[in-house]
Amino acid sequence: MQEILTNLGIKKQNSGAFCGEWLETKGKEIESISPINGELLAKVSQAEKQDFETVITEAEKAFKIWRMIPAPKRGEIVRQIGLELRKHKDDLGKLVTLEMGKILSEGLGEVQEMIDIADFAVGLSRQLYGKTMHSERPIHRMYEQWHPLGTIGIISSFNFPVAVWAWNAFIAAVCGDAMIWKPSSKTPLTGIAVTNIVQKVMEKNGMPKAVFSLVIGRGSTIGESLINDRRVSLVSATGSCRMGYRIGEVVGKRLGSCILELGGNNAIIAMEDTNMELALKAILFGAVGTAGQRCTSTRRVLIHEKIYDNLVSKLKSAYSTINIGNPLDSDVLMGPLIDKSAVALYEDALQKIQKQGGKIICGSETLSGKNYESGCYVQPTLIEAKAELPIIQDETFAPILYLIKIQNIDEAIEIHNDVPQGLSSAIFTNNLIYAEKFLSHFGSDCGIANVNIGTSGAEIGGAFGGEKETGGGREAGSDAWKAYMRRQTNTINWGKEMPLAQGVEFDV
Ligand code: UN1
Repeated sequence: MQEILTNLGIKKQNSGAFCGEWLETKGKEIESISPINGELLAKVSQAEKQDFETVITEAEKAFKIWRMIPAPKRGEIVRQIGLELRKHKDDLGKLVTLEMGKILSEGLGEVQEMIDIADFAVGLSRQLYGKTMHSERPIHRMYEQWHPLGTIGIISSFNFPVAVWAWNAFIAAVCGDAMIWKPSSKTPLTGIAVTNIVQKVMEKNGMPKAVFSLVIGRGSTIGESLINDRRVSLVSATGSCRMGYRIGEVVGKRLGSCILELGGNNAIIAMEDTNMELALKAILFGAVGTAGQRCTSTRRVLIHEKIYDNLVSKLKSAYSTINIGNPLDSDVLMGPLIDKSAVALYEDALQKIQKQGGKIICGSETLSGKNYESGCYVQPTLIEAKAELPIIQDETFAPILYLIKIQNIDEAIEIHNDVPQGLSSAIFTNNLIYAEKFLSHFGSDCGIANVNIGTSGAEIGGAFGGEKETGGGREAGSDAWKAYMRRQTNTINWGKEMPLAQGVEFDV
């Protein structure tokens, strides 16, 4: 463990703010404790309000330089960052696992997601296209161009401590923005490690290092400073709906922009012709992967009555074989939850479920004893549920899966959409009509809708995000970059007359 920390530049005691150099932060210390075994990884002194002021001032200065570097040159820097990430993939993936508790294959996958978005951003740096239009006025030209936006804030969550930052950061970087990253206080060390990797590249290239700034601190001080500050043009935040409502209100009030990627309540519809083998794999990865702590985790399976008993019994036997334990062991499929408060939420949800009439099919225990001393390990749980149970409306960030019987596609779609969130969704069927219906405007109301693959594990190439209480933001691929730039429409008169649009006459 110590070797990994040393390789990534993590000390016993770390600063909680970077803006070209590490500041001497003096805020209350936080301890990064591994949920695997309760071991202290390292400490961080949190940033305070005055540190935030220093960071934003430096980020603003960096932006003024960075925006003048041609976009393909900015892409070249991101290319080098991608190469560094490849070199550090093993250590960083392990640190993600140590600090967050996801299994190593997923920890490494998260770093791969960073590398993928770096590659995407490099190409994008030569493709920040605007349109040209034909002017209605003679001898005039019209076009639009995209300019860097400014300094942006990135608030990330513990469950994807590095990948989601990269989706935002690498796109924002080629777009010419400077950024201030506020990682979750539950996973500060991965933030520090990534900042160390990126800074080396910036320094080697003589680039302003505060382009990639970092603040680690409390939501009530640093988070509030970040969202309230008019110098922060865009706040891109991943986290709970509660947090999103606060950010939306504050940033909206000052007419800033937001990209919100909040809760999900993702469902898989399994129709009567479901390929059981595929569905089983997708449901297991979606519901048990990352211990149910992805915003894309599968929370509900809506199963056609004709295959209900068969699929439930297959799921039950698959659940009984899941190896829960140290996520660094290659035969383990499910590690711990992030901390004991997450376990308390899991336990609380299970109590509510039973009170409301849901039936536990398997799981539901918090594990204790040898190998589970940290108190963060729980069993993945299957619940037989009716669509009406109030708890089904909530996202419980834990491996609890509701199984609901449906009779036909229309009923399935209705139940599917009858939740406040709208992130990811999937249908299993080989029936063209079912699939098309699900993907149509009659169908899934989510930002992501899949056929014969699960709800989680999206690739970076598409725009990622969702509707309704999920917040409406889009990050990563496709044209999500546009949110990180400002659009300017330009009209140029290259003639000797001054005609007005819409045929208006205004001659003196
Ligand atoms: C998240 O949980 O916030 O689609 C992001 C997925 C991952 C990203 C999840 N690529 O599951």
